Amino acid sequence: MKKILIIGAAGQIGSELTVAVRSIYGKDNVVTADICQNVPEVLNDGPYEQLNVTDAPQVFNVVKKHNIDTIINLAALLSATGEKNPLKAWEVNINGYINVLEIAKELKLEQVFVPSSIAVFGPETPVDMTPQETVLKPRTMYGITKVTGELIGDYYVRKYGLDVRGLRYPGIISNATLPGGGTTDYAVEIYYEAIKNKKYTCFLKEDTKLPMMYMPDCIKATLDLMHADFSKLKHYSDFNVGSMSFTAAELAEAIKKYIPEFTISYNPDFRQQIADSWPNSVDDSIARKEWGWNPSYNIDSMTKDMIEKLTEKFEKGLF
Ligand code: AKB
Repeated sequence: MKKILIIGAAGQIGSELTVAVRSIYGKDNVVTADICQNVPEVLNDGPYEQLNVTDAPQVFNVVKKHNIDTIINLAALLSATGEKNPLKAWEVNINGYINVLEIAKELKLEQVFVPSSIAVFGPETPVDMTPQETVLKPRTMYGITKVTGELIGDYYVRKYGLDVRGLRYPGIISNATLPGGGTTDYAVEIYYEAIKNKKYTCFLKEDTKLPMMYMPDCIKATLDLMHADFSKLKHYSDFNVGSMSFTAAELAEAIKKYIPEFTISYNPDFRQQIADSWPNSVDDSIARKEWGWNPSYNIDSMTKDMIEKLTEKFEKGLF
């Protein structure tokens, strides 16, 4: 039986991935960890450790204490927060990740999963259907850490035979835990504001198009890659995974089908420059070929589900 440690479990993806992983492997076999003291309620049904990924002895002790054989490392500063504190982004995203890799190597763990991001791309990268293999010259510190992370992950595979996997998440849209510090966060905030106030001021321009994904597809992509036969993979840490792409104006139109009185205005800030350096869409044919990636949601089915789930939450007074 697997013993999995999810670091950064209290965040947007971690809190939902934990539920999915616990439903497969059992609550007690999935240890969650995060730097924060107050964890989302959803993590309370299994073991939790307060943990700073940059503290190698602490990570080592948790891995030993729980006999961990697999680490999912989601601890990271995202693009917008990373620009405010670039050295901290490096410290958490790279030094923290190296701690995980070194411990996995030393204790001969079975698998490490760490996500990358569309932030690995930059203005010199082709913007439409961005290929798997292409120019990686990001302009954000977050992007720089993600390119480095992909290279380091592959290095540990080839040099030490460690099983390290990861994929390039696009913007992730969800309704359980809010994202924090990303450039794509507008695509989550917009739903909360549409339901609560019927209006939203977007921090990106109306025609900014970005690759996005609904959380159920994000969980599926993560688990499908983790479960794939390692010997069949030709790539390890850097899979493009596409699902849908839209502009802020297109998302507002999709929401208006359910909330006709919804209005949107635009007041771009420093995140516009980050978004402008990222692709419109990605070519994920390699992920489809190597491990059968196939997303389920599009902008309309996602919007229907988001509005149903968030309306229920709003009516219960949960936001
Ligand atoms: C961000 O906006 O920084 C993240 C990402 C695309 O990795 N959501």
